[in-house]
Amino acid sequence: MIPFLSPAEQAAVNQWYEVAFAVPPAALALPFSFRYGDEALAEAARAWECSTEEADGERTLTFRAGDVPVIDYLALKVAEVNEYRLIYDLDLSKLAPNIKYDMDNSGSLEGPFDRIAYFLDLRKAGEPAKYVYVSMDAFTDDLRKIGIPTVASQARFQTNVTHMNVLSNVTGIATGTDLPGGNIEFWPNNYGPPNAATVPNASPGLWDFGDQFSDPIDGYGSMQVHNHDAKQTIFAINNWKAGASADLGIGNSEGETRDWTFTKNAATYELKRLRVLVRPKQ
Ligand SMILES: [Ca+2]
Ligand SMILES: [Ca+2]
Repeated sequence: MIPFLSPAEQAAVNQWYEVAFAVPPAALALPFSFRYGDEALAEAARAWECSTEEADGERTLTFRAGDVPVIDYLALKVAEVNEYRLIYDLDLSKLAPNIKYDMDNSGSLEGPFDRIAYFLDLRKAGEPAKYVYVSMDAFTDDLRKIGIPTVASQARFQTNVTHMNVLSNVTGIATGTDLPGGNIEFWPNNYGPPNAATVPNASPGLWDFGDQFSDPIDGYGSMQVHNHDAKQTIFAINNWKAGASADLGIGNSEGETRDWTFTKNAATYELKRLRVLVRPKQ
């Protein structure tokens, strides 16, 4: 048995706990197992990984265990976020007919607000994060209607939005400040491809940034922000009622639709998180 290093020699690396020890090559010819135990980390399924490195005829085994470090790109990349207040925070693996936010400050903000912002963070296992931030002039003064537009929220918006600021690391997304061409499709209804609101550049035959909602109200559901000047969906969260089979996307989707409708891809993201913010009026 090869003993671990003492706790004093362990190093916390971000949220990882790392131990390393050198072993003679002969030891690696033997079967070995790795068992990880830590009082503080005993709960939940913790990630762990093992790497080996050879140098000077000796091999070093490094074990890392703990929570996978999570970088917050909203705080890291979006300078204007300091002017905004977080209203909703939602782990999108919890999508359901009735949304229970991980954080809901809709009842605690006092005073009016003049901007609304969305930050969507989507990560597949082993791939870099994809994120998008979009802020816009407020399209409502009701905080209960800026989150997922469920039946209970009574939110339904098919409208242009002005002065968009868009930041993303996804190829093809039109980024910049004070962008024209914004529009949103927020509703719990079913919807079809006809361009009912005559959104510029939208297709009457494709699900995209210009569609038509219809009955039933308790239908498929669309939470989409678009840039019709750039002919693109900025982000889409559709069919949240389906949970792991909901549609999630940044940018245009390929295939049958452009706004991620029917992609049923939520489960392909290991980490998926939506934050909704507002800027208190000065
Ligand atoms: Ca359409
Ligand atoms: Ca659409």
